[in-house]
Amino acid sequence: MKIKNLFIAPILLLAFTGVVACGSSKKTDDTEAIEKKVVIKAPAFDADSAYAYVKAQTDFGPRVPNTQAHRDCGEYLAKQLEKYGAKVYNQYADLEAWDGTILKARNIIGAFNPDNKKRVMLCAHWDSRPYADYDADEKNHKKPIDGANDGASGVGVLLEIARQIQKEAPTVGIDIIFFDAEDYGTPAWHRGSYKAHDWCLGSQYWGRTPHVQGYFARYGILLDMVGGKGGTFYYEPYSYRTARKEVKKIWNKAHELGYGSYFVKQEGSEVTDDHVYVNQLARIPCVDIINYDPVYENSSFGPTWHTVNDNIHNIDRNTLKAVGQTVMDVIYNEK
Ligand code: AHN
Ligand code: ZN
Repeated sequence: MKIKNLFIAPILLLAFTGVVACGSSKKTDDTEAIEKKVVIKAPAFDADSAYAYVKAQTDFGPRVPNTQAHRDCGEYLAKQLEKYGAKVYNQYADLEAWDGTILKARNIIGAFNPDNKKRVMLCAHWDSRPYADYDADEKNHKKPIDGANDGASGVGVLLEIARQIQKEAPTVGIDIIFFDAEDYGTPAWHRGSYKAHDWCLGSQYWGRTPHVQGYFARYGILLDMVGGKGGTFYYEPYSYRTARKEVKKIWNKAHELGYGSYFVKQEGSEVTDDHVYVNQLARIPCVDIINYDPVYENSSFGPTWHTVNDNIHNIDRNTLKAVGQTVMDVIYNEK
């Protein structure tokens, strides 16, 4: 640059900035203000419908991998996603459990508007635990659980969201992922050596081998135990560290909608759940909306967790509604 231009350049720059600021600032500011203020109201999440989806799953019996109930429920879930217009991917994999058992696992993915580059993923695990190892009665410790809350509730909410998406699609593409083999972790009664990463086998598989090569979403939301009576959802610390913006967005939305008593703006306890593997392996920030019980002494997940009482009778439509509506309002506001 010539020397005289050195003096002109800043003046031009100032003038140019000025022009931009004066000429179009009003319009830009107004548009921005409007864009910021416009809050889209999502369609109404039907809690009765979500409840029926939870019950349909528990009616199969415990969905423990390698059982007929598990296979039948897997078929049912894939069919539902197809019925609501999703492109369905099935990932079948042999996954090794803590005790060496080979689990015939199936991750089920429903992609809505698959060509859209802007995507959000919603996930839950669909298998149920083979052991009620936290049951008050020791005789139940090796019995499988219905997993109405632990598993079926998150899936039930997502099936209802799938039904709503078919009626009226949000702007972004949505992937609903049902992870398998989440809940086959080492039982509390086991004495002896432990294998690391023994939970969340399905999401670990998916994280290493996504259903679409190079799969990416802006963020994910994991639903785990979202239907219990008196359920409450605190900031899960891993999510709060790795997806803080999204955690705040979700909890603020819940408060805006009047679900502040369910979504408590305080930290609960950290959980190794599917969201950890989604974040670590697929590099997608993921928020775990998971029941946190601040008072129950045996587990922070509440009194029915990994007990035979985790059945349909302890599911509350109001909890399903609080979570389902909040998630809907979040995704329908994504541009
Ligand atoms: C652990 O207990 C290590 N993780 C809890 C994840 C879980 C189990 N979610 C439902 N069941
Ligand atoms: Zn569990």
